[in-house]
Amino acid sequence: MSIPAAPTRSELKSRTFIGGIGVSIPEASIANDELVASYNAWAQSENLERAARGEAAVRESSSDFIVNASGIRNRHVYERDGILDPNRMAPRIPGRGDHELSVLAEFGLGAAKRALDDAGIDAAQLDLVICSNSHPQRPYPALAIEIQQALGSGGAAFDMGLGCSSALAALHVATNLVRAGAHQRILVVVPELVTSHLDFRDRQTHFIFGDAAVAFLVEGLGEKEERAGRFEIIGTSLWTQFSSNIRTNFGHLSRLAQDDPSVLHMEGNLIKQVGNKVFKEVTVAGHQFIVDFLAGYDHTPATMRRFWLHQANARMNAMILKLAFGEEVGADRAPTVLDRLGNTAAAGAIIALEENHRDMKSGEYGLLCAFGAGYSIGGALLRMM
Ligand code: CO8
Repeated sequence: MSIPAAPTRSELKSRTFIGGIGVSIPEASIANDELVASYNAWAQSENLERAARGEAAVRESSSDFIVNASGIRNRHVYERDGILDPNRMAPRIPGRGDHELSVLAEFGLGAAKRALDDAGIDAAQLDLVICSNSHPQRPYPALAIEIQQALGSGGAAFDMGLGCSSALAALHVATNLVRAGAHQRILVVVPELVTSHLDFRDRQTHFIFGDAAVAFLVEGLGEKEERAGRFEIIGTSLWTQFSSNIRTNFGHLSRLAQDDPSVLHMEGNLIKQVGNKVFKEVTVAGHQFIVDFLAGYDHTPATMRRFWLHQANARMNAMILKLAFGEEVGADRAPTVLDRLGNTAAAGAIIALEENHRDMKSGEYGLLCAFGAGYSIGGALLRMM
């Protein structure tokens, strides 16, 4: 793996900081036992039909497996009843007209407004909105432009995405656009309505995800300026390597790949993964990224007060940090939110950051790091001012 060399302070055109963070978590939630009961009710009726056809039965899911394998106990979801209905097993989200605010724009807007409030900034002071997530609503018009209009902000807006690394990829882009002088104040919005793309009839993945939206502001900072309680962005980096181990094929060509293009079969078009392969590969790539990225700034894992890692799997994060440090890292240093929220895709690491930074002292450093489909890894070294 080769991480691009970190720019030295003198090479940087300007300094940047995170001006505000907003998090929006849906109220409805589903505990493991409820999710498993719905899956097993579906599996039992499915197995009666399979037995009649002479086909192999599907195996039942279990709460004990879910907690032991992933650390997830609960997840918050945009809509609960449709997911738990064994005859449906998908959230009920009615379609909206072209002149109504889109579901994902509305979802992101909640977090965007909180980020602006946190920063004490008016939307009119933004000059770019980036919407970056792993499950976009549509190819165009860009959701970011819809959010820009709903906020009443000026400038421009565009969408981008990099799986679960989408927030870190947007942070990388935004930081460097501000450093280059192209923009002064950028709002990044990350609405992750993952349950809309999840196959709740797939025992391997039905328990993994939850819904959440986050947003944050990237702003320029004067040469000697310090903003107490905010993070200076010391550096950002991305790493990618192609893999189909986490994949969704949904897109315009999905319709044409069916025998009858007027019917869209969802098989193969929802999230699928080879979880145990991903686990092994991210553990190796993730810890190596952390060590190499920090070395580029003359830091080591030991000089980090806190790690806000991608929130996919508690065991996986513990292993990555153990490999990076050579010893176990406790919850205070590497906080977890996935136990109560599930894997909220690109939103997870930002939620961990938002919930776990107010006790940090001026001059302390932390590492924000997300791992995602692609494969992709994004990192940001932050210094509390
Ligand atoms: N209930 C009961 N048993 C189950 C269930 C279930 N729901 N699901 C699987 N099992 C069984 C299997 O059938 C298998 O049994 P058997 O051996 O008899 O066939 C046994 O449990 C073990 O199965 P696995 O090996 O698949 O289970 P794991 O221990 O690997 O756990 C996880 C599965 C939790 C999915 C784990 O593999 C994992 O978390 N992997 C990492 C991938 C991940 O995080 N995915 C989340 C979405 S993608 C993402 O967020 C980014 C990932 C980072 C990629 C970046 C790379 C650089």
